[in-house]
Amino acid sequence: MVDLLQVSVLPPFLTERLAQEYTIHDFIDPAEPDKLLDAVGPQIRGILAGGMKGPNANLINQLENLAIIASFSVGFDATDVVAAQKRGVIVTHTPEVLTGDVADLAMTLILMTSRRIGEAERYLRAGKWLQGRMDLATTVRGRRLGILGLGRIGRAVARRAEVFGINIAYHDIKPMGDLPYRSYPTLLDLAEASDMLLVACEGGEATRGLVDASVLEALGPDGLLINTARGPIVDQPALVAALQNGRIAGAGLDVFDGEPEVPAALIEMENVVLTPHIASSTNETRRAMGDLVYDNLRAHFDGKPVLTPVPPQGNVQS
Ligand code: 8YV
Repeated sequence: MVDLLQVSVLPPFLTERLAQEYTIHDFIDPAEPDKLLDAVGPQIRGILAGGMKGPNANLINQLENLAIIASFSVGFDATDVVAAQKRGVIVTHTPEVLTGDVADLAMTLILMTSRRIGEAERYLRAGKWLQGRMDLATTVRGRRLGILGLGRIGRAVARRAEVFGINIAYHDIKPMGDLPYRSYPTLLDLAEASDMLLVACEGGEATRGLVDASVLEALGPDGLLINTARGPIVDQPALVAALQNGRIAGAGLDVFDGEPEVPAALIEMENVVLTPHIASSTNETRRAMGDLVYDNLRAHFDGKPVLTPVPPQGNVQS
């Protein structure tokens, strides 16, 4: 049987299915990593990774027979893809199958923050309705949504938002001439022209801290920030400060820098909606993601092309 190294927690339905055809070595939190690698390293031909935990260059380069890294995620910022591709190691991810659910959650956060749904729920549960009506919220109709990153997920949110009468604009490293939305040349310009800013771009070094204090300032005192992509894309201390000082109105966040730790300051705020990185967490989508991980590995070890490879990153010469 082919040997795989598992570096991230994965759903049991996937590991149980894989265990029928592969020998899986648990490397999630190894007590003695060097000892384990000395024992099984040369046999390892594949790595099982996740969106928040993947192999670094050091691990990739230690495994001389490594041929494939299959990540149970669309985002691949946790894996050193450049190091893998330099060595000719294939990296696969799980695009498309989770787009709908992630876009649904982004839309939910847009609605929840604008209509103050979290606050409304807490208001009712605390018995405050008996003393009077809650303050008014803001309609989403006619509001301007700026999307940072108009990839698969950004586009899917745009389609949903249009149905709600929201006006769409975006900023992306490449303008999408094929779409009817206005493109802004800089993120700052987009933020200035938006009531709500959705972060939907890739994570990783290139986008770290992109949404900084100046972008939040440009979004303005009535603005809302929504993030379903990766926590570190937003300068989190700057976000907390902007919320505390009223420089933006609120935020809907599914991802955090340093998750699962979430700053206490955010937890205490009424005007933020916080979810524990659940955008793709439905039974249906997680199963589809798992099937894609399985199918990519199967294709590779059957000598066929993988289904969903991560495109070449950086200056890869292999
Ligand atoms: C998962 C994700 O929560 O696909 C991604 O990039 O962040 C999420 O779908 C996570 O990757 C599970 O490992």
